[in-house]
Amino acid sequence: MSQEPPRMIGPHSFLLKGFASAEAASLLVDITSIGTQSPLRHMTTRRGYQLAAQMTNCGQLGWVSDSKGYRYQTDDPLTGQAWPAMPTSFLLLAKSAAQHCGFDNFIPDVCLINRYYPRAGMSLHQDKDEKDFSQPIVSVSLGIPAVFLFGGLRRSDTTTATLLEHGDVVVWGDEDRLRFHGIAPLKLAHHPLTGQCRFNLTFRRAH
Ligand code: MD3
Ligand code: FE
Repeated sequence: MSQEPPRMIGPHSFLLKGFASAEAASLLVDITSIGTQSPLRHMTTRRGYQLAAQMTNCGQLGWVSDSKGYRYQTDDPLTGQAWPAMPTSFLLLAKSAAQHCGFDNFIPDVCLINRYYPRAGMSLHQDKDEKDFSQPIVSVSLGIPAVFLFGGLRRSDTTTATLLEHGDVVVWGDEDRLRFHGIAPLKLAHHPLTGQCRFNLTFRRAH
């Protein structure tokens, strides 16, 4: 559990420094198991570009991107099977982090898993493929650090930078939910539990 109170990174965004540290090793075991069922892969955009982070999902739904665009769907297009179930430990961690920040009724149906190697990043975007923007988003960072860029409601708004390290959990809600955000290209680093990579778990209520 977090040893310190939430740090505000926006009017409705909270950084819980080290909140998942104690569980990190077991989360990584679960990520490995999910990856044997629904492998991490580079998805492509509608315009045919590959996303720099590799992705998979667990839960009732998964986020996918391909030549038809972005959406949530119940089956993994790579395997033709349902996404692996969300481990109970993932669900409890996400609910507990949300509750810590004042969101009492968060029941995510998706956990998107991103894997970044050095030099991979994620350009500024909004997450708006979900139905109900009053539901928060919870993210868990594992492995090597990354710089999270947080903008405004317009792409051209200035961004602030926050370092996300192993075990950090962030909760985004209310008006911060639709702000542009991204991940700066990762610097080469090593973490004892993940080697040269960073995982990010993003919990959402999509439907
Ligand atoms: C802020 N992932 O998967 S974490 C994403 O570290 C994504 O992998 C980044 O952006 C990562 O879409 C950033 C979290 C995050 C997710 C959704 C948000 C931050 C957000 C939605 C609104 C505001
Ligand atoms: Fe996002």
